[in-house]
Amino acid sequence: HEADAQRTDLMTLTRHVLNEQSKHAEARGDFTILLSHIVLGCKFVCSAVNKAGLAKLIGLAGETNVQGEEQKKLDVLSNEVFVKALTSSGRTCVLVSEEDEEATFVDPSLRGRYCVVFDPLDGSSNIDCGVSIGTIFGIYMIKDQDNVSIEDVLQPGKNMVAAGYCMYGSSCMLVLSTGNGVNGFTLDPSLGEFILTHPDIKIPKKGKIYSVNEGNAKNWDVPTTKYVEKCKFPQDGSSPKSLRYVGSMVADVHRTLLYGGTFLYPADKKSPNGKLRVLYEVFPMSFLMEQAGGQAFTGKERALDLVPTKIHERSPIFLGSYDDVEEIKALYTS
Ligand code: P6P
Repeated sequence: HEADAQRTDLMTLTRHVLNEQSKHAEARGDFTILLSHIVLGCKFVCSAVNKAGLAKLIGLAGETNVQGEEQKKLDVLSNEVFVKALTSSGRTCVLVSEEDEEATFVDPSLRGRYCVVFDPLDGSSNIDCGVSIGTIFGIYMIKDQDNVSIEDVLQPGKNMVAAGYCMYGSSCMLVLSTGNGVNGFTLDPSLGEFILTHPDIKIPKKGKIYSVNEGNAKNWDVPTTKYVEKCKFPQDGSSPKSLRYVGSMVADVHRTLLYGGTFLYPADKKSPNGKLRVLYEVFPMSFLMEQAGGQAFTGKERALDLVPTKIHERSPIFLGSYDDVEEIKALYTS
């Protein structure tokens, strides 16, 4: 009957977070409410992304719809949904979105204790070819409720209380950590609920895959060049690694988390700070990697130790299996 018990004992994301909350006597349920609003945003985006192709087919995307309104681009629409959901939750104070040049300071009448940094639809340039894309988010507590400032979202990644991503692919999967490990939830569209399908995800200590845009090889620095060379022509008699690169961070990081290996977006001559954004790409993915037993390195330091000075700052990133990232660190620090 074990199998039956499992089928009927549905561990939903909400129930899982309530269990987590019950471990903190002081918790007032604010985090649970905040998360339920993030989940609402993810469900909306999942539905919109799945229809995007169809919308294009029936001529909605990019043209005027039946009300004669200009159909919004999906990333703009997703951003509006997340900003409205987070603001109306009454649990947020400062929001940073990849889509908005400036941070959003929530109206004082609706303010809560959390700051959320997010990319509402990362990799959205891949929508038209059906490649998986995703929402990435990180959550901080504000430093001083009576003195809210931009400093509240310029904290190092190690101060995050939670981070996660939602991947819109063959299925809709939300991967989350609240500081006690990493759990994966799959959306059951018939229930409209995220069900725990990947409890306590741990990344393999070593992997056989490396993930980088080899098209930038001409501009790489020596340590990155040496690491990639080692993956392709190992000197220790081991077999070469496989290259897997989707070009959508959520897809590449999700594969790395489950299968092991490394994901790199190095600095190069053209982009000395790499391409990926610290607050809502590097920090959340680094937080998840550490929680899953892996690690994340910027080429200079532990990624989560970095203290950002601007909300859209970039950083190089090397993340994945613990032992594999150790090799990269040795090349950068030798
Ligand atoms: P490149 C997508 O545009 C993105 O921001 C990430 O999702 C992805 O990892 C990266 O850029 C891909 O960049 O330069 O390899 O195309």
